Amino acid sequence: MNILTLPTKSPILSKEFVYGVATSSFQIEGAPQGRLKSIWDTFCETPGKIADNSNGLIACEHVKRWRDDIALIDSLGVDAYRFSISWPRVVHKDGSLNKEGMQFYVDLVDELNGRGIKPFVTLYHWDLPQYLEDNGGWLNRDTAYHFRDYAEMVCRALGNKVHAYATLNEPFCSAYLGYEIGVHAPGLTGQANGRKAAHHLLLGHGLAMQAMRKVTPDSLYGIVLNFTPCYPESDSAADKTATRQADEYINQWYMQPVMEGTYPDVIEQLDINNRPDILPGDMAVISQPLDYLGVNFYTRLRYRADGKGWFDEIQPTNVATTEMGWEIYPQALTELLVSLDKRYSLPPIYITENGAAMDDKLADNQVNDEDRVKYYNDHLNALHQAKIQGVNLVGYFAWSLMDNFEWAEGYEKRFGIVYVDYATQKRTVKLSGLAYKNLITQR
Ligand code: IFM
Repeated sequence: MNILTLPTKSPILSKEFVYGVATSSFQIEGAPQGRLKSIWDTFCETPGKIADNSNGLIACEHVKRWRDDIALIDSLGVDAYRFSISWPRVVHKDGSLNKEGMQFYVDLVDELNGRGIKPFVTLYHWDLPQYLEDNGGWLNRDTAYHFRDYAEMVCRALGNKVHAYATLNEPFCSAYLGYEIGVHAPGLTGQANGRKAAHHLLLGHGLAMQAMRKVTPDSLYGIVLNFTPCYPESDSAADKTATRQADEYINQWYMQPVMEGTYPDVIEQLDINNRPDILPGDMAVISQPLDYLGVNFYTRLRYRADGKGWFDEIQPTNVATTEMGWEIYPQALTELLVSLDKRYSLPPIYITENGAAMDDKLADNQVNDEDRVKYYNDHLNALHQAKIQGVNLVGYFAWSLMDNFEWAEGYEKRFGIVYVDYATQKRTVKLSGLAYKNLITQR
């Protein structure tokens, strides 16, 4: 498949629908000498944590090549660029502003606006300054307040030149992968740690929302949550209950507090010592009104009852998967959005990430990633379905602009619509990038 096709007159082909590409700081920037150490630098130094033993020291050399990268983004014809600020690049250890580090983002935002590309800025895409982790990181309630101060400082520097700010990217990953099962930085384990980190992240979100809105009321403010819709293995009551528990534990744990100011019922099933300390007023802070919700979607998961009152995740077998081993199941995207829309009173929705790691081959200066084109095609059509069923979808971002550091997978998994040759740093627009450009520019 080499083109993206949607029904003619699809509402997601309107000029108002925002199309963009997304990246994050640690995954592309490199240039660690200009910033403090982050928890991901430390994690990469820990033997056995990253599949190819790599790190973010060079990555895509974006700090050096950013002007060319923005020209590349512009050449794709997109309306918006979603990127994140590296917290350790813009602060000193005492929490004060690192002016030089901040200037990098001021210039970036100016360049984007100069080209008519809307900047979507994420404040936290996982690269916590290591000095804060040394004080307990997200297990320490104070980190939520440090996050608020940092977010406010960024707002003062970038102001309303930013179209939309997001506080956190995927707090599930920071809390669960980083503090509960230890496959991401900082590599801690234990349910009590995971739940505590999640609560402090959400608190930080709410505090930052309040502070930022005061500084620059004209930008849009939201949060980016990842959703992995949960499906039961069978129609048995036990599997359905287990699936609901899983959904509450991995998805609604973040959505429900933000939207409704409560944790899902599954919290009652946790050992009392594993529940977070919720202080009076926390839930009201967490449930600040949102201007938009960012939804990241890649796959679904299936569950069964484990026979001990909890859920068991089923590894996908005999189904189409991406190189990450994630099942390709686009209809879950429609079903997710429609079910969220039924359940919550939603603000406008941006799909802030969607994409696939595929086995790309560069030959004759081309990457014919037809499998990725099909992935995008099927997911955009799934979005079309959600939109015509009434979901207030307003935009879509491809993950990712270019191949980059895929966390614990290192550089072995490629998500870009632009290929990066890490030896030369040459960028080559893949077939999927050309198809995406074609779809966007023909509107
Ligand atoms: O690369 C990540 C990104 O940083 C967060 N969302 C999922 C992507 C693919 O794993």
